[in-house]
Amino acid sequence: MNTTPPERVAHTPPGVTSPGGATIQKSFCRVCNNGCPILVEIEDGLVRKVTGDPAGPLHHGYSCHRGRALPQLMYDPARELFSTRRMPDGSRVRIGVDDAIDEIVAKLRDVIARHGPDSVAMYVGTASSKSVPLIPLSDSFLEAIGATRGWSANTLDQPGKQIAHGLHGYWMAPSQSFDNPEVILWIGINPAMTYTGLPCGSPKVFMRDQLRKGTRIIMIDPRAHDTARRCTMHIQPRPGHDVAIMAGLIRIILSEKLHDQAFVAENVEGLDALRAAVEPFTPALVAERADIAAEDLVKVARIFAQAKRGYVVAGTGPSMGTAQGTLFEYLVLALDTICGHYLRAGEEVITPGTLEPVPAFKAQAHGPIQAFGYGPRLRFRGFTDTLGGLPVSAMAEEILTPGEGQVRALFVVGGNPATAVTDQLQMLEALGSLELLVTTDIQMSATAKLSHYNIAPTMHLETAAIRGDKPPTGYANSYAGSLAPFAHYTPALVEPPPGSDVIEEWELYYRMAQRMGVQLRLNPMRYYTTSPPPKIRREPPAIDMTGAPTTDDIIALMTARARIPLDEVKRHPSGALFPPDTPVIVQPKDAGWTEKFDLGNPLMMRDLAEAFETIDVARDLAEGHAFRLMCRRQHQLNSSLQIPAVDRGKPGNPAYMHSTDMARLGIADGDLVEISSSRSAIPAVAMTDDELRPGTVSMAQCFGDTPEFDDRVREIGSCTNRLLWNDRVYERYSGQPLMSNVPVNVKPIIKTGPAYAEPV
Ligand SMILES: Nc1nc2c(c(=O)[nH]1)N[C@H]1C(S)=C(S)[C@@H](COP(=O)(O)OP(=O)(O)OC[C@H]3O[C@@H](n4cnc5c(=O)[nH]c(N)nc54)[C@H](O)[C@@H]3O)O[C@H]1N2
Ligand SMILES: Nc1nc2c(c(=O)[nH]1)N[C@H]1C(S)=C(S)[C@@H](COP(=O)(O)OP(=O)(O)OC[C@H]3O[C@@H](n4cnc5c(=O)[nH]c(N)nc54)[C@H](O)[C@@H]3O)O[C@H]1N2
Ligand code: SF4
Ligand SMILES: [Mo]
Repeated sequence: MNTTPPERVAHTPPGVTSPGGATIQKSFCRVCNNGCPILVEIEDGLVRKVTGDPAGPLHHGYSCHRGRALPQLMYDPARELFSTRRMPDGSRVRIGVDDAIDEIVAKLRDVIARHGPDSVAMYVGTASSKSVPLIPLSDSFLEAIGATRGWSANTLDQPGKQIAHGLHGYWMAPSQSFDNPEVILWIGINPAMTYTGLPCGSPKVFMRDQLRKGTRIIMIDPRAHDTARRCTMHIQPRPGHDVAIMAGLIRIILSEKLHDQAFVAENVEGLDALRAAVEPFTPALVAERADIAAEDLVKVARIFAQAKRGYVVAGTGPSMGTAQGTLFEYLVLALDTICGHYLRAGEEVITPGTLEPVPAFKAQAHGPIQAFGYGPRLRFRGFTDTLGGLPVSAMAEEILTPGEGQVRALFVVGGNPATAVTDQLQMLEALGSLELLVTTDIQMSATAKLSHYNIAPTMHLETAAIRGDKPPTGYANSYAGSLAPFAHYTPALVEPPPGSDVIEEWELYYRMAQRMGVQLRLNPMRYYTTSPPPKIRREPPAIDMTGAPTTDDIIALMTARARIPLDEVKRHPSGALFPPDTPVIVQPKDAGWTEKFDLGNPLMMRDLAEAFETIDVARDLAEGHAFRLMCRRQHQLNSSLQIPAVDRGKPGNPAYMHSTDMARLGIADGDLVEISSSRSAIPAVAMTDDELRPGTVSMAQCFGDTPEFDDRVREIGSCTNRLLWNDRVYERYSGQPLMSNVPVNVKPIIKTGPAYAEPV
């Protein structure tokens, strides 16, 4: 085995004057989905400084401190610059990337020979979005070798959005969404922190402009966070009662006949069933359960339904806090639908898409499609594939449980299941038991440390990328998008650090496929279904397996049918708007078209009746637990960006609590506490947050590491997934476990040891 990495030939990328003189080049930030255009100062082939690009057509120079921390992120001392292999004693040695791939392929062949191709599986996480060709090619690799289980983090996020959309049906033109709303209803979401629920650009500017023109912005969130405080109205319910809140809003609107009756009559089926199912959710009942004022609920319903245009969108809070994400999101869609929040015939589509051909937008409903119950059948809890993906909460059991279907080899694509997936202890046992675990991580994450091979990848400005607007018809009505048709391409601006041995992540799958003699194609993104799916699925284009395609070659293939040709996009280094020559107008309904939205899906009506009976979804885990642990997000992005330039002197994920609870427990800011659930316990650093309701603890996810690092809690935080069960309270379609609103106890801990010693 040759463990010496091959030498890299350094060359100066085009346009960079080197050495000595710094140049400024343009790109866009890929840290989060906001995609801010940036100016990148490059000196000696290294990124020195990043700032917002004032010429960015939608962001107008906006950037956040995370994007501006790209130099620190790319050249972090902890960045992996070489692939490594785990030795039997747990230590790691460097290995040249080609040798690593040879060894991985040999082991993969052996696993397949002994256990069949379906003993190989994949897990895709959030960092997969940093490389444009990655998901299409890794997914194609999995399919090409005959494996069926491609998991992603999506079933721990808001999988109910896609599943509910399938049950509800799709408008064949965009929803009104961000195009001139008069009302916005946000539920369990923090747009100014997470850049979701509003169009890309500056969240503050969007909110300011909306408020100036009179848009009512309503927030329903148990926490009075920054975004909530800037809204026209904020309702602060107990966590976990979002199904009742949505049902209550729909009931008020229907009973007061505030809905768009003409639209509903023409496009909706099942309204009577829905009306009957929401009937028990009176304002008084909802108010009591969610601990809000009944008048406020009525007020929200009236404001929402009386506006002519608008949107409702939820974040992760309700899906995680109810473990009824599909039902909840079905009611979210129903609310938009009864209010007729869709573009009609004759209206202009302001974002018809730039990187795909423009579909024929029609003012008609595409009826429901199969939303689950197909594809591979998991061995646990009756799970199948769904429009939101394969339930990842059963991944550990599929690895651990012997018998046909046992997973023996796992590829992790831009994710960190060891801290991100629910029930950490079970996941650690599973990952540790694999015959082959391959990661491609920029750092030794909790998962990468367990891997047999970690392939060091290129990062951010070292790779070419493209982004553009899509018509808002997919995932949810109004989760992400833009206010104008834009596209932005960036070449790779710098080479990886001198002396490093890294590859683009997709190359791992390409090179494995070459060695195994299988053909790759540009698979569509099955994890993030946009819909309705085309009636005829075109065979995805084949990748040239003989040469060595570049990222640019694959981007060219991916954009071959784009409305705006790639060469044209490339001519605008700050990105640009590409309005169509003639406005794209929604066409009238096809003659004889009979499909309708379904608001009375029998399973959803049954689930709603169950939700009425249940009262508190977390009750089975609640006995003896006085608090509810809620999800929240910080500036770090899940387990990424946990670096000083981003945390600015406040590392980790404090356990935020209301001051009355802190006082009652005799805890001060910076004290160590133990958070315990019926599953397990973690240490945490307590911090006051009077934005919260008393009785709740609010903590961010994907911090910390495996239990043996708990004494470093002040530096690295702790992993809330250790407190969660996979198989106690969970969503029946996606398997999403209860991840917020989780019953826990809090008690002060007095421990010795260096990291436990002093408050921060
Ligand atoms: N308890 C609890 N659990 C949760 C959540 C919660 O709120 N509460 N949230 C859920 C949600 S919404 C999600 S999306 C998932 C996230 O689940 P994952 O996607 O599995 O977790 P991340 O922490 O985002 O993992 C990203 C990994 O990619 C690495 N990385 C960062 N940048 C790059 C890069 O440029 N290239 C490569 N190759 N790797 C990179 C990081 O080091 C990290 O190890 O977690 C879910 N889990
Ligand atoms: N800065 C930053 N941005 C990110 C990320 C990040 O880690 N950091 N992660 C990215 C990812 S992967 C995702 S999925 C998105 C998520 O984006 P968001 O969904 O906006 O994420 P959060 O900020 O956690 O917001 C969830 C909100 O739900 C509330 N909540 C908790 N439980 C309940 C409940 O039971 N009911 C209701 N109604 N509300 C509840 C919480 O108080 C919180 O304000 O953000 C993305 N953007
Ligand atoms: S908001 Fe911040 S992290 Fe997200 S793309 Fe813009 S600069 Fe990057
Ligand atoms: Mo997410």
